[in-house]
Amino acid sequence: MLGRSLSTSLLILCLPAADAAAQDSAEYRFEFAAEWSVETHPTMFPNNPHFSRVIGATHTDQLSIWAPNGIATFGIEDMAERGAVAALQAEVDDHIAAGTADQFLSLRGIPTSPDIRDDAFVANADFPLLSIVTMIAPSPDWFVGIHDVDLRPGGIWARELVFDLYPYDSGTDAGVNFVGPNIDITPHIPIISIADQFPFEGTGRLGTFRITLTSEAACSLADFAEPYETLDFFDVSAFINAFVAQDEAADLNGDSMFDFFDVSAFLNTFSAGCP
Ligand SMILES: [Ca+2]
Ligand SMILES: [Ca+2]
Ligand SMILES: [Ca+2]
Repeated sequence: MLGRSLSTSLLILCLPAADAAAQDSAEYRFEFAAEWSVETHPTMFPNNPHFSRVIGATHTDQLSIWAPNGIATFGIEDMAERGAVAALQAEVDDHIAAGTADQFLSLRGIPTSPDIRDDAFVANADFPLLSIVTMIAPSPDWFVGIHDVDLRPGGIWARELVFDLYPYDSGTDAGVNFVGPNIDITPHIPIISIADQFPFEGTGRLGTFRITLTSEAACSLADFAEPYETLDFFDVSAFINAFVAQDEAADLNGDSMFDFFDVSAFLNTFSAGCP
């Protein structure tokens, strides 16, 4: 008995705690590759083709920034019609105050399409969903974007995500050509995909978003400790420490109890190795 408690104490003293802090946030590279050109989209192709700043938020599942069939907020309208940033930023600031968003993101757009731009952002585990948009410019109210992308599926930071970008109409302007006068729609009608509508019918994607993990992060729920992406003695020790301390991280089956089932889940996940 003395030996067991002594060895447990030694483990706690000698080993770093399960490095939860390193898992609470993750750094991502954001690559926007715009392919939209007169070659890919010849119909009525405009002068000065570009994409506005890529704006949005990391947030919880209690918040929707935008979604197909949803109604555009004023911030989405102002982004889609003018490439404006401030209105959506103000909305996200309200969501931050309400606890449903973590940060407003403003990433590099494309001054002249086609082109590629790199940027970066940090995501936090409590706000794992990503929604970002950018105006197809010039256009009446058209944009590309992604919504509610889970950067941390199953509690593990995603390594790389790639999205093909197709056009959406924000339902806030009735124009059907890239250039022309404003034809406001109030109240807004639902956001729809216009990938198969004039002037996009028969064409492919306008580009891609590529989101790549650049910080060290666990490869699986058994990868408790550095070195990450390696499963070894340090992970076993860190799991034991977390289990003894009844740290939430050791509740691998998520039932708020610390028992054989968590140990079994750890051993199974550990045995499976890094994917
Ligand atoms: Ca429209
Ligand atoms: Ca490890
Ligand atoms: Ca449990």
